[in-house]
Amino acid sequence: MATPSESSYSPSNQKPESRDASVLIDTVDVLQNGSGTNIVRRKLTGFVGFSNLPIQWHRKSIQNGFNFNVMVVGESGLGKSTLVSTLFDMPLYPPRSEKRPSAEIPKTVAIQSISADLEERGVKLRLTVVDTPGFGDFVNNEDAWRPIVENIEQRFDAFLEAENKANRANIVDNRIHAVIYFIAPTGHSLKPLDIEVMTKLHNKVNLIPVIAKSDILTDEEIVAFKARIRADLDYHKINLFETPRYEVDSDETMEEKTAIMSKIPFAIVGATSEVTTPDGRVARGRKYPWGVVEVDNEDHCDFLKLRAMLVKNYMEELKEYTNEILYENYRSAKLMAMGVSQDQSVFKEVNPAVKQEEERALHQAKLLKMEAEMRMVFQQKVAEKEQRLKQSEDELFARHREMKESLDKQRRDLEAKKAQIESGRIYMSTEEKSRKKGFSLRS
Ligand SMILES: Nc1nc2c(ncn2[C@@H]2O[C@H](COP(=O)(O)OP(=O)(O)O)[C@@H](O)[C@H]2O)c(=O)[nH]1
Ligand SMILES: [Mg+2]
Repeated sequence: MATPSESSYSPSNQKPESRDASVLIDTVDVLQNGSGTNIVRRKLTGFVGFSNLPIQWHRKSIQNGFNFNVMVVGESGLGKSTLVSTLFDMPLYPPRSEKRPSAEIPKTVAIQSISADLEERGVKLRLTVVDTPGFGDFVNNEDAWRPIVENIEQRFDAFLEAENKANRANIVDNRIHAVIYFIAPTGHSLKPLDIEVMTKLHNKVNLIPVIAKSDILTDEEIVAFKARIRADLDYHKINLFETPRYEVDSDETMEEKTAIMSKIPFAIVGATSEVTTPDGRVARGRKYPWGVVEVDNEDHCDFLKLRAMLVKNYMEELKEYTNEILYENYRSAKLMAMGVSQDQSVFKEVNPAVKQEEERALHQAKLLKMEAEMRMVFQQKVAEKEQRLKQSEDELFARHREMKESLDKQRRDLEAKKAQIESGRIYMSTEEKSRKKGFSLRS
């Protein structure tokens, strides 16, 4: 089989001979990548089998099913529940129960999550919609963003914890993959609350802003409103989710991506019921005395563009961006805060010769250090010995001096005694003489 090694490559002007009948090499290019490694680029005209990879991937994905978690944020009554039901074409929420005027109104933003298992042409999707009822409904909405951000972070934390467990086989991804932010169709500009919340959210989630209930605005109003919203978002440096661009994208795909991005914030209309259009068609939409607004009509609203971004074309990219960028940033910031920092050297590419040289230098340095230490210990010991010798020498001198002094003293004493004795003897002899004289006188 052809392997991308240097020995098996032939220059592109020569037709190489195939060693395997089923593998025909059409063109051969040798590229040099940044690290100096040669990469052989070949197009095979025969069949090896790896072109089946997308099919294998497809089969596996179908087997495992998909999951997608979307959060909707916006004031009550902007059509959040209606839009979710419109997007996934089914009533996700039970009909609203009439509330008695005396019914207690919750005082904070509640977080509600509803999951549904959907199936379309054999593809299974577990959809979870996280709703934020109560958002923006209070006199003081100062901390309205807090429970929302906390919920998003709790989901990241749960994932991080699951990843750190010994058994990571069945991690359920409950992270929020996209937030649809509903902007009230005022026609003016973003409210301070919108800016505050989006600022808190944009680095943690894929943010997709929409103009709610856009059927109440005229086309010109929508164009002007969108321009103002985009300017506000730019000014406050709020990042929105962008459709990624790939080298392999066809011109058509590129155009589609540009078209989707040009419509942000999407002006949307939600409707779950069907109406009859003036030309007799039946379509999902809203009927007014002056006509019909169709949900699935590009001329009436941007619903289809939102669906393309969120569901039809870029759901996987939303999940990928959540995992690889948003979660990764959160995770590393969290671990850094806990004092676990990354040892970058672990990821260095290793050149064996350089590595060997590094190790040799390290060994050499270690030897020198040991030698220096040993010399120091030796010198210390010598100094100690010298000190001890000097001390005993001093002691000997002292003893010698002491002995000499005591001998001198003894000698002096003896001499004194001797002198004394001698003087005593002189005295005695004169006395003896005189005594002898006396006897002679008496006799
Ligand atoms: N005009 C208009 N009304 C809508 C639209 N979407 C929903 N509504 C209506 O707005 C009301 C509140 O909708 P709901 O989905 O419950 O809003 P939520 O509180 O944000 O979940 C309902 O009466 C809907 O029929 C829309 O796009 N245009
Ligand atoms: Mg609702």
